[in-house]
Amino acid sequence: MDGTEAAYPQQMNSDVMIYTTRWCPYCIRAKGLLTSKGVDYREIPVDGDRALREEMAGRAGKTSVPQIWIGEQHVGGCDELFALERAGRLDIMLGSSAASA
Ligand SMILES: N[C@@H](CCC(=O)N[C@@H](CS)C(=O)NCC(=O)O)C(=O)O
Repeated sequence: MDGTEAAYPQQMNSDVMIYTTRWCPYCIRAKGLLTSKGVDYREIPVDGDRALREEMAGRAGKTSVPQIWIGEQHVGGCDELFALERAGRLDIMLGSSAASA
């Protein structure tokens, strides 16, 4: 290692999108899990933006943040993301999203 390598051995270019607010602990945890896996994600901050929050709620059917999508698949929030991880299904979803991205 000469210090120029990425922090993660492989940056996974999955099609992950996450609506967040800045101070939400669930958002921070969810992003931390994705980052720990080297997953690139597109973050949409909805702080103070009623239109974006309504867009999120309309798509997700939920008003809480975070709301996460992997490809076309709506995962839900932080709890659902960690549940997928515990079930061993998250990497599979991320992998198939990467394959089609
Ligand atoms: N079980 C949810 C909890 C998320 C949650 O409570 N988020 C708070 C912000 S930290 C929120 O959006 N509250 C407003 C609401 O529920 O509409 C998850 O795991 O994502």
